[in-house]
Amino acid sequence: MAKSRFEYVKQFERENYLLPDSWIVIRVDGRGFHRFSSHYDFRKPNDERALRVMNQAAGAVMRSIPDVMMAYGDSDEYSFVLRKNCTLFERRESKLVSTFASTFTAYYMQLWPAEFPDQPLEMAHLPTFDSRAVVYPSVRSLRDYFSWRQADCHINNLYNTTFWTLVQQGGRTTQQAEEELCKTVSSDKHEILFSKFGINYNNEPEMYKKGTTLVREYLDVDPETVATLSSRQLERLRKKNKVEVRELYVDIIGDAFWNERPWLLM
Ligand code: DGT
Ligand code: MG
Ligand code: MG
Repeated sequence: MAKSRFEYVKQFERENYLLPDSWIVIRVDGRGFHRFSSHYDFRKPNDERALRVMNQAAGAVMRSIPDVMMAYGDSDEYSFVLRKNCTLFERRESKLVSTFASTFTAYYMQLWPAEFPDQPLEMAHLPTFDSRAVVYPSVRSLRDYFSWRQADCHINNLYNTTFWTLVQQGGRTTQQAEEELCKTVSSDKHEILFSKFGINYNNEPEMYKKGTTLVREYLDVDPETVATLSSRQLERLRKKNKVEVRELYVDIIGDAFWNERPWLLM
């Protein structure tokens, strides 16, 4: 086909091909969810309906992109890890991050009404998500990434649980609660919850304390061979119902989770 004289503008395009042979982690995060959550009256500190929309949207993303081996999320964020030898979009960063952000957003909007039947999304307050990609070249750094996110979830949830208990059950203003908590460490917060409100933090729902982990589990397939399959072969397994996305609320900082699922790190 003949080229137009305008064709040269293509040369201005730049592409970042993410490092090969390493894990790509893509994290999507809700834009301005502080406002979004208060506009739709999310329950504090955790809104189970909102978390379910997040978890279901992430599950749908995983089912539509077979290279995603695992995802972890809490609050308004989700991290997806692509298998090490993934060649999706030739590992082009802009394609990857834009696809994840838009796919996640589309599913989030589609899944919203089932959890919030009385609060239709309004044009002026639509959910949108940004997304970034980070490449981790070693098992250690990849695992530390997920430990970092889960530790963050734990710290925030303990703080938010104590904060909102002081406000909702203890009659404090938000400013008083903030002052009361500013010099406390983790054990102090457990103690405040237990001695003043009879709440044992350890009995709080696992999904709130640990966040949600989605894993692709292969049925009747040797874990060793999973890592060697092409995207097309993975897709074929999916069509034969040999793959299942499971939702877990478990510790992913320790070794047990990873030892039980060697294919995640291959
Ligand atoms: P960003 O990400 O820079 O655009 O700004 P935000 O406002 O999204 O901030 P971020 O992502 O650091 O924090 C998430 C916000 O979402 C935070 O203000 C709390 C809110 N949020 C997330 N999940 C829940 C929930 O289950 N209940 C309530 N009440 N708020 C939630
Ligand atoms: Mg956000
Ligand atoms: Mg966030």
